[in-house]
Amino acid sequence: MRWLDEYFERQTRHVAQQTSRRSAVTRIGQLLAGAALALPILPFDRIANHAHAAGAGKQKRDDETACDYWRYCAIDGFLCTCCGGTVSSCPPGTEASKVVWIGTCHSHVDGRDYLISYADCCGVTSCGRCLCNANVSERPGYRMGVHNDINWCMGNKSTMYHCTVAAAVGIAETGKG
Ligand code: ABN
Repeated sequence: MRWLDEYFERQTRHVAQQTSRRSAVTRIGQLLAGAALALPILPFDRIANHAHAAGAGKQKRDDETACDYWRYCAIDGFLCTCCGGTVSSCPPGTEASKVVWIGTCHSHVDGRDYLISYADCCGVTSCGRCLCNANVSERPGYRMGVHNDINWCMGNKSTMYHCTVAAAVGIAETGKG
């Protein structure tokens, strides 16, 4: 009967090995190792997305019909570039407001700060396209020269507001030299 004892002992040990804590830990380890092989894809994807987003951001800063275009840092209104005009000239049939407001925008192209003159284009009903509102260095109405949230066509013959242009009129002083 000794052979039978040995047989059952072997079988019992085998089952015990298969179900022991150590083998459970081994199995979990194997699962984690397997998952680790599959999951590293995620961080790479995120990095790729960041790079893509940064690229998209840069493209927008160069796109004169996008609110992120660098000269629009203190604009409030419809972009004339979406309304038949250019970044600095009013669409045909409209005229620039007699009064303008100014902003200081940083150019990512040459790294300098530019004085931007914003003017509303007047005489035709609101364009309604590409509404943007950016307020870098913008100030409330008691600082009228740097206030954008007002219809600047009010000084024109026709006070109808159509869209807004942004002309770079100078380089901001650095205060050095
Ligand atoms: N300066 C743009 C604008 C026009 C009308 C109303 C609000 C803002």
